[in-house]
This record gives sequence, C-alpha cells and structure tokens, in this order.
Amino acid sequence: MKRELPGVLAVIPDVLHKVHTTRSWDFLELERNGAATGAWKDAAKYGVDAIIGNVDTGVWPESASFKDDGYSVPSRWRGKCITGNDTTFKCNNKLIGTGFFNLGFLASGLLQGKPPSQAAELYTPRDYIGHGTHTLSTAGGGFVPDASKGVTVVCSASNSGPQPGSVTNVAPWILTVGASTMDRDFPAYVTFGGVTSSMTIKGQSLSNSTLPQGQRYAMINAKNANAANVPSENSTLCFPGSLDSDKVRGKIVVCTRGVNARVEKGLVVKQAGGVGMVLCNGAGNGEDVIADPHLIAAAHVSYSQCINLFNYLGSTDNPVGYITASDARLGVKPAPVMAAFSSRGPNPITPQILKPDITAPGVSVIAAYSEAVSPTELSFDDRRVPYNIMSGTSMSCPHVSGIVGLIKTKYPDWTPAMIKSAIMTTAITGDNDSGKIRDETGAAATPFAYGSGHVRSVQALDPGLVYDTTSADYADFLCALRPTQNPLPLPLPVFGDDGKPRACSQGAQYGRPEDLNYPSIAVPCLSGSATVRRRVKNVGAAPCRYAVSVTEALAGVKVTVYPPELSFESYGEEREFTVRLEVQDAAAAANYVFGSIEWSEESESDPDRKHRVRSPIVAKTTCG
Ligand SMILES: *[C@@H]1O[C@H](CO)[C@@H](O)[C@H](O)[C@H]1NC(C)=O
Ligand SMILES: *[C@@H]1O[C@H](CO)[C@@H](O)[C@H](O)[C@H]1NC(C)=O
Ligand SMILES: *[C@@H]1O[C@H](CO)[C@@H](O)[C@H](O)[C@H]1NC(C)=O
Ligand SMILES: CC(=O)N[C@H]1CO[C@H](CO)[C@@H](O)[C@@H]1O
Repeated sequence: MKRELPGVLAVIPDVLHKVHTTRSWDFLELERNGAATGAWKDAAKYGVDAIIGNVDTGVWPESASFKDDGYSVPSRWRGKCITGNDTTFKCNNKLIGTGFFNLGFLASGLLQGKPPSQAAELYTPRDYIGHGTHTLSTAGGGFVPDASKGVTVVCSASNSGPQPGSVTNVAPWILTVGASTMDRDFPAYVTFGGVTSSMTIKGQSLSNSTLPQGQRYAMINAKNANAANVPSENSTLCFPGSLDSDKVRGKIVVCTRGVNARVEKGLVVKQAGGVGMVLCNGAGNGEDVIADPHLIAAAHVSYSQCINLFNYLGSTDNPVGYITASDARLGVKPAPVMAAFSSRGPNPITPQILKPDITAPGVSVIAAYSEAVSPTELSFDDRRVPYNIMSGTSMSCPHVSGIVGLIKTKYPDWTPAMIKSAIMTTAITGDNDSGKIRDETGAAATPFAYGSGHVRSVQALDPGLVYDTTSADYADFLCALRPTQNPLPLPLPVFGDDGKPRACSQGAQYGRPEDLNYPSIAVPCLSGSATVRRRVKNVGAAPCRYAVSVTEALAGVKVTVYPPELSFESYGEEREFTVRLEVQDAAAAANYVFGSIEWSEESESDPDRKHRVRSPIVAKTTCG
C-alpha cells in the first residue's frame, strides 16, 4: 500500500514489540496501620468498579491472584472473554475479559521452524511466558464508572538505561513509568582473602541453595578454568561446556556477565562440579545487579565491587572465599534508587515534553506467574512457581496502573490527564535517607530518570490542583509540532473533542509545543527568554488560595511565575498562569539544567489542608 494513494493517510509497518520486563505496595503506602488507613481501603475501596487492562503476554487464569473476588462485573463492561482454542481458560468476576492478537505475528513468518506446541500458544490468551501474569497481578491482582470511558494509558519507559534519550512511549497522552528500587533487597555477600585480611563485597541473589557454613572454599576465575581446546573468552562467560571439571571441582567460580543467560552460567558451574558462583558485571553493566533464582549458591556483584575480587584473584596462587546465603532485607536505605536499566530522557521525539513522567518500584517485584514456564524462563530449569520475582519497567508500570485504578474509583469523572497530573504533582524526589533520589552509581539522579519523582499513593488521591488536558489541547500540540518536526505533505489529522478527525489549518497559530498543559515543563533550545502557559483546575475544597515558589532554581536560568498567587472560588474552577524562563548565563545551561516550581495551599483555618502541587522544569540553552 502506498501513502500517495487517495484515502491512505499513512502506512505504518508492524514492528515486533518486546515485553519490558510485596513489599512494593507497602512502600507505596497503600496500607498504613495495617489496612485501616492508606490508599487501598481508606480512600479508594480497593479500586472497586475500576477496570484495568493489560496489553502483555497473556495471563494464567488459574492463578490465585485472579480468583473470583465476589464483586460484580461493572455494568459498563462491553468486553468479551475470548479464549481461542483453549477450552480450559475461564474468565470470572475478577478476570472479566480477555483476548489475543496473533495475526501480525502469524504474518511475520517468525513462527517458521518453531514446534507446533508453540503454534498452539498463539491461539489462546493463556500466558506461556509469565510476564503478563506478573504485571497484571501487580496492577489489579486480588486481594483484590460512568467515565466519559477516558482510558488512562500507562506505559513502561523501557529497559535501555542508563543511556540518555533511551526512553520510549513518549507521547504526551501516555503516563510513562521508570523503575526504581523499594526498601527491600536480597543481599548475598562474598567474603574473600586470608582470615586476617579478608574483604567482603555485596551482591544480590535469590539462590535457593547455600554453602555449608564455617569453611572457606577455593576460588577460581573462570577465565583460567577453560577446558582443553576452549578459548578463555568462552570460559570467562561460563558458556556451556567451556569449563574444565578438574579445575573447578569443589570451588567457587567467578564468571563474567554477558551473552548467555545469568542463571545458565550457574548451572554450567554446577554441572562442572563447582560449589558456587560469583557473577561479575563487566564495565558495560556497571552497577546493575539482579537477584536471580540461581540453581547454585551464587551472588551477582557490580563491576566496581568485582574489581576488588579480580585484584585479589590475581594476587595469590590459592584464593579462598565464601558466599553467604541470600536473605530478604527490609528497611534498606537509601530507597528508592533509580534502576540502571530504567530508560532515561530526554524525550527523543518531542523534547518539549519531559519523559519519563514518574518512577515506581520495578526491581525484584514479587507477583503471580505462569506455571507453563520456569521462574528463569530457561528450558533446562524444571521448577514451577505460582509467584516469581521480576525486575523491569514492566514491573513498575502496573504499580502506577493500579494507583490509576484507585484514583478512578474515587473520582469516576476525572479525565486521564487529571489522573496523570495527580500522580505527577504529588510525587517526591527525596529518598528515605534524607537525600535526593540517586542513580545506582550513587550520583544524584535527574528528572530524566524519575520524571516528576517517585509515586505516592495517598497524596495522589488528594492532589488539590490538577493540570487537565483536553483533546483540543493535544490537537493544538500536534499542529504546533507539524511545520518544523513533522513536515507531512498532507494536513495532519488529529482528533477533536467530538472524536472526529480534524486537520491542522495551514495559516493558523498553534502556539508552541511547550505550551501543552502538562504537569511538567521542558524547554529545549532556550534563547534569551521563553514564556510557557499553564492552567490548573481546583479539585480540592473551595474557596482556596495557592502561592507559588521556585523550589529549586535552575543554574543560569531565572524562573518567574505570574501571577504569584491563585484563588479559586469553586470546585472545578480553572486558573491560568505563565512561567517565564530567562537566560542569565547561557554557558551554565548549555547542557540540561533542572529545577522545580510548587503551588502550595495557604490555609490559616486548617493547617492540615495544605496541598502541594509540584512541577519539575528542565531547560537548556543549546539546540539539537
Ligand atoms: C486454533 O484454532 C484456529 C481457528 O479455529 C485453527 O485455524 C488453528 O489450526 C488452531 N490452532 C491450533 C494450534 O490448534
Ligand atoms: C566459543 O564461543 C563461540 C561463541 O561465542 C562459539 O562459536 C565457539 O564454538 C566456542 N568455542 C568452543 C571451542 O567451544
Ligand atoms: C532448590 O531448587 C531445586 C530445583 O527445583 C529443588 O530440588 C530444591 O528442593 C530447592 N531447594 C531448596 C532449599 O528449596
Ligand atoms: C520514599 C519513601 O518511602 N520514604 C520513606 C523512607 O523511610 C522513612 C522512614 O524511615 C519514611 O518517613 C519515608 O517516607
């Protein structure tokens, strides 16, 4: 098909989408004082009547997380339970509908050469991978309105971090979620060296086997344990068949991450007679360590920590060491910390929209799992588990979807933009260690990692003011982008408030993309000064009064908000304001600089009623 044909607006090729792969809900304060208060029960009645959709690898319908919960199916539900060839798949009042989309995949030819058993997997919504069951049970798993059927679309930011500009799902009508840690981890410590001069480094593991205590084990760098005729590049990575049993028997083997699966490396060590594995990151993986369900005593250790271990291994003929049993630790500080894998801004398509929008727990998240696959997804692993621990922005995204469901239950008539604004303006940028949210390297993280900050459920259910965005606003935004960034020969069709397409008109003025009424502000290519427009809607008690302050100044750029105070007489009333950015030192802001403004409620009569509505600002004085 050709775009030039009459009636054809655009031709977009199918692309192969990848899946972005319980403590977290406590960390998000869904339950406070047991279940008595907190966002779940107190404010949002466990999200009753909210419908959560999940576009993923399917679902395991027998999981206890999707047991019939006794609530009736919302009457507005028009979906179906499409189960394909799978006669055992049953929906219920919890799992109210399902479907599957296989035509694109069938047409792609990717199935050729796959066994017929995998073909059957394409004709059912059943989850043969585990990912979809995990994410859906996080968003709406048990215990678990007449909306203008506004669907809040929440997407993961992807797992291509920490490279700048790696964020995906960047459209302004999407709520884009990065991933960070919660205050739980699964440490396994590696001690090495002589009894008088030992050193301990910290790794992560969910290994189910442990080394007997009270003795030290010989250690070997897998590089030096290569089998006859196998290059040391292969044994370094602990490839299947690369290790010499005579060299590794009874020892702790130090393997390097990369190419083959992390859990497979442990199995290779085990099969060669080794007793434990230290899995070391190379420089490229940095501080990104993952608690995997290893089949042998193991610890996954960061690059910087492993340098000490490699120095030790190279310094002695008889290295010895020990790996402690892995353990779950709560109250870990600092938390949250940005996951290294979480994709980072700036937004590669429209830098005038700050992305990601928010961060939520996405490291070592426990949720339901498919019993068609092993917890490691590796074919040689025959374990089956009803719950599994996974990491990824796919795991952080459904936490935010779940909170969206709660907000929707409390405020059925709110638009997706209002819900998104509530989540963004109430987020925090501090951690639980009196500092600012950090990257895994220990360096300060920026809004390009966490957007507006870490999601807070209780505050998101009572935001005070929201930035609402209508489809007319989005239409203006698209038309504003068109001349410079999207020079389509045809007028770009956009959808109006009536749901009907309308086109940008050639001569009209559409303002600038940074004027979209968004809960954060991004001004790339700032020269001299720029003034962006915003408006806020009162969703708290009325009358009320707010005053603005620049809570974090931008280096080299002066920020002025006008008017400095806003008064609201009634619920739902909207007020406009402008934010002026004035370059004072262009060189200081040549690379992105970060700041924030905050509207805070002024109330003498009721000091508890003090909403704070925060927006991050990013700007730079150079273009491109
Ligand atoms: C599943 O059902 C479809 C449609 O009825 C049929 O064409 C297909 O052969 C079936 N596939 C498998 C693998 O059972
Ligand atoms: C070493 O690994 C490569 C893949 O990286 C593989 O092609 C080769 O066969 C391996 N060599 C041996 C001797 O196992
Ligand atoms: C660890 O997993 C193996 C493989 O499934 C299993 O046989 C063993 O019982 C588990 N060990 C513990 C201590 O849970
Ligand atoms: C982000 C977060 O949850 N912060 C918490 C860390 O822990 C302290 C108490 O130690 C809480 O007060 C913070 O809210």
